[in-house]
Amino acid sequence: MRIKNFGVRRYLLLGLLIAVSGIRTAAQDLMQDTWVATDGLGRHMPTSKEVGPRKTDKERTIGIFYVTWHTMNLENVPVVGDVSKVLSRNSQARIDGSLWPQNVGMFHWGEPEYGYFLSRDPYVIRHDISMLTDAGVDVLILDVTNAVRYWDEWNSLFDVMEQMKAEGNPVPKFCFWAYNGEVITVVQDLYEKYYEKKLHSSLWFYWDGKPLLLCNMRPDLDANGGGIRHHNLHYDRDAVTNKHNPHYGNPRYTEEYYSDYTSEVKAFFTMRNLWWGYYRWGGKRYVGTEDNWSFGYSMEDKRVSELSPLQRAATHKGSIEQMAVTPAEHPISITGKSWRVNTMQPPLNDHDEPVEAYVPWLDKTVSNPQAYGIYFQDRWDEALQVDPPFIYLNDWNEWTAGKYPIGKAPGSEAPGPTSFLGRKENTFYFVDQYNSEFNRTISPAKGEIGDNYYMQMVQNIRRYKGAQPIPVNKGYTKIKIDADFADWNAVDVTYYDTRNDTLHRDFPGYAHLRYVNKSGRNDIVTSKVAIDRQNIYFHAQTSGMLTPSTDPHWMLLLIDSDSNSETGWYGYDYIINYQIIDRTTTTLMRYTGHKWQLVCRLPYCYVDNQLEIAVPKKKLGWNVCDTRMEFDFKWADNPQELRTPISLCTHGDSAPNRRFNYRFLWEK
Ligand SMILES: [Ca+2]
Ligand SMILES: [Ca+2]
Ligand SMILES: [Ca+2]
Ligand SMILES: [Ca+2]
Repeated sequence: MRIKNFGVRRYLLLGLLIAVSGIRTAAQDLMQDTWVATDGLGRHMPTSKEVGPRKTDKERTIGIFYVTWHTMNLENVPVVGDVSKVLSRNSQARIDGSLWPQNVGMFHWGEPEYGYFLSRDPYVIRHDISMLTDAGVDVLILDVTNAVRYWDEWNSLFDVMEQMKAEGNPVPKFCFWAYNGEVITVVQDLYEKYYEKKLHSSLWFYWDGKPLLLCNMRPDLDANGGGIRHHNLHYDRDAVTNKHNPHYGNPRYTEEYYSDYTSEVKAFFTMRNLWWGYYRWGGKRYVGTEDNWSFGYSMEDKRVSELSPLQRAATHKGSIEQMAVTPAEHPISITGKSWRVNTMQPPLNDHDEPVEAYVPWLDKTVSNPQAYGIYFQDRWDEALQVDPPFIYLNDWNEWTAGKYPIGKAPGSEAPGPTSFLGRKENTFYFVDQYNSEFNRTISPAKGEIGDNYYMQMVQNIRRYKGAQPIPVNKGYTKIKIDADFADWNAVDVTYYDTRNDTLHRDFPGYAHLRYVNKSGRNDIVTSKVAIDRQNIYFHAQTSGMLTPSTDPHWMLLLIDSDSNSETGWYGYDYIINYQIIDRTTTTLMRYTGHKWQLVCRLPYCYVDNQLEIAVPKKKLGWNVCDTRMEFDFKWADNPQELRTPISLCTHGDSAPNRRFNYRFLWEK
């Protein structure tokens, strides 16, 4: 209890200092582009060695479509409609809509790693922001494409981003994307509610010198056919006729509808049109044209796929400006995650998943291609070849889509699609997403897809942006395991982790679910490693007082001693603190192929928020006369189980985050 209070007080003090001085803690560069990892498919995260240093010769920006439509009212839907689960129960459900749960509204294509979360869940927001900044994402593109304003969800998002920023964590920026419906009204509303009031201005994303607004530059036309009237937010009928009305005769109040974006909006924003990359749209050539950004490409249309990647890139003043990268297209166009230009969509099994498909970089055919990111990598390769200043990713977290009766347009009685996935007998169809083959989600999922798309995204962002070199430690340092941590000041290289990523979760989900996770305990913020002739020393620092080492799974230190993910437990050959003897003695254990086995006892010491441990070099396979060393390591506090590397990131804190490891490099 005392320990907890101490942590809280420290936090309050930090908050007070910020409030009093008005000074924000500068964001710490966590140097995430130096972290190494191997993903669930065995793909290695490229480092500076492979991709070169951080590229600074021109602008390179990553934007990602971030959805906030998992609103609080969805807590009250009767059940979660999860397409993957519906199809796994009865394969006939892929044709017969009457076998589906009713009154659900939107259906999830699968289950998110977070569970069926709602957008205002601060735990979800924090982890999203953390994952996206670790990846190198610069800007969240917030969805207003259907004219729905998610004020509560956006405010929750911005509040958490502001908090994280104040704590010294790096965060991305945001911009909005409005398109269908009363887009002029929507844009005016966004302008007046946020931008005119300078709200969250430090989070605004600037492009070409002004805040970026993605919108519909032909507001007379939209995906629903257009012809929409854009209500003036300030219309006052009285101001038209009443000479005593203070706004009498002022068109800002007397015009019932907007005819164009207001002059203030036009002056304030850098505006770009953003829509699906059709060959033609609204009677004009679209993909790859001036100021027309795409959120994905109609690759199933030969006129689009036969353009060179460069010809698909949007231009501004004639120069290449933007490209889109998506994991798939739409089920309605039968263009899923395993679709390729030459081989098209692979045949589907009775769960509407591909029977098999060829994975080009493995040069082999696999039976679960939807887990591999085949379409995704093709689009990444094209974007990296063109190297535009802006790459737009669609999407992070859309997760849900509507199910519509066959023959009718979505949500109307107008004629609509008459077949689904090539089947005339289907009683329903999905437009945007459907199951694990037909969706564009990048954020981690439960099941075999896991975080494959996230890791693939990070790998490709590294290729796009380059990476800082991994820092090299030099020479011997004298460290004593003595509860005095001043000796660590002599070590220059620090490894960083996100602050405050131990925040507990207690929030509703879809369909009366409640998600509780109170496993966050010790918040690891920095670590160091030192070398002398005999030993390797490890140091860790947490944001609050360390809890007692008698706690379960306390400050585990995992070591991949050969930097080889194919040896050890998911690469980790050794673990420290898995068995702790007492207040000053812990253990080193080695993975023997099926379990952890004791190697030796180790001295360790912890006081307040710091910890130091010594390991004899020889016990980790190094010699006293070695002049170079390299290994990977990771701290993990309070995982509930050591089942997979994902167990390390769904509970407690790991440093670095998720599957990543720090790489220790040393020269004598
Ligand atoms: Ca010491
Ligand atoms: Ca942390
Ligand atoms: Ca290993
Ligand atoms: Ca962490």
